[in-house]
Amino acid sequence: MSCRRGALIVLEGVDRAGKTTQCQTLVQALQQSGREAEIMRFPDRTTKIGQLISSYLEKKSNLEDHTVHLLFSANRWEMVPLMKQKLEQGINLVVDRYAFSGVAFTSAKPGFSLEWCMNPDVGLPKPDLVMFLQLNPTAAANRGEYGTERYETSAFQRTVSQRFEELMQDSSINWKVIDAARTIEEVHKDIKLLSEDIISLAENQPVGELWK
Ligand code: Z5A
Repeated sequence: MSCRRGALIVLEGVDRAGKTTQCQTLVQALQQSGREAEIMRFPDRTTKIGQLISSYLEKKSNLEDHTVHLLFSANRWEMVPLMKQKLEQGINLVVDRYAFSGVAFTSAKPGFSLEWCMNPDVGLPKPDLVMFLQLNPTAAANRGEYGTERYETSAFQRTVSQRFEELMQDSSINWKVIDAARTIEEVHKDIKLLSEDIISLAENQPVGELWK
C-alpha cells in the first residue's frame, strides 16, 4: 500500500511576527494529534552554504547582492532531496521562511525585479499552503527592538512588506493571511485548523513545482 504524502506548509511574515514560535507550536500540536511532522527553516545555517549566509547576515562578511541571493536559493535547493524524501514518507514539513522571503528581501534592494529574484527558485517543491503572519510595525515594535543582523532596520522591513504584498497577488499560490497581532494561542488555533485541512487535501495529490 502506498503511503500518503505529507503536506508542505510554509510560514512567512514580517520580522517578529512569530513565525518560529508558530512553526514550533504547530509541529508539537500535529505530533500530539498522531501525525508525523517536522520543522525546517531557511536559511538553514547548518550547511556550508548556510554558514556563508549566516556570516553575511551577522555582518561578519560581505557578499555581492546577486551572489547572496543565489546562495539563499542554493540553500533551499540543497535541501530538496531530503524534503521530497520526507514528504513521500508521509511526514508533514512545517517550514519557517521559504522562497517568498528570498524574493521579498532581495527585491527590496535597489535594481532587483521580482521576476529576476523568483527565477532561481522556479521548480522548488511547491508549498501546499503559505500562511503569511501579518503584524503592523507598531505591534512588532512592542515585541522588542530590531536585532543587529543585516536587514533589521524599519525602512528596509517596510519595503520587504510591500514586496510580500505583491507576491501575495499570485493566485497560483495558496496564500492565507493570518492576523498575528493576537495571542500566541489564538494565532495557533487558526494555523492548526488551516494546516489540518491542507494535510487531508494534499495527501492524495503529487507535490507541485513552485512558479511553474
Ligand atoms: N532571508 C533572505 O534575505 N533571503 C532568504 O531567502 C531567506 C531569508 C530565507 C533570516 O532571519 C534573515 O534572512 C531574515 C530574512 C532573510 N532577515 N530579516 N530580518 P531568521 O529566519 O534567522 O530570523 P527571523 O526570521 O528574522 O526571525 P524573526 O522574523 O525576527 O522572528 P519570527 O520568527 O517571526 O518571530 P519569533 O522568533 O517567533 O518571535 C519573536 C518574538 O515575539 C519572541 O520574543 C516571541 O516570544 C514573541 N512573540 C511571538 N508571537 C507572539 C504573540 N502572538 N504575541 C506576543 N509576542 C509574541
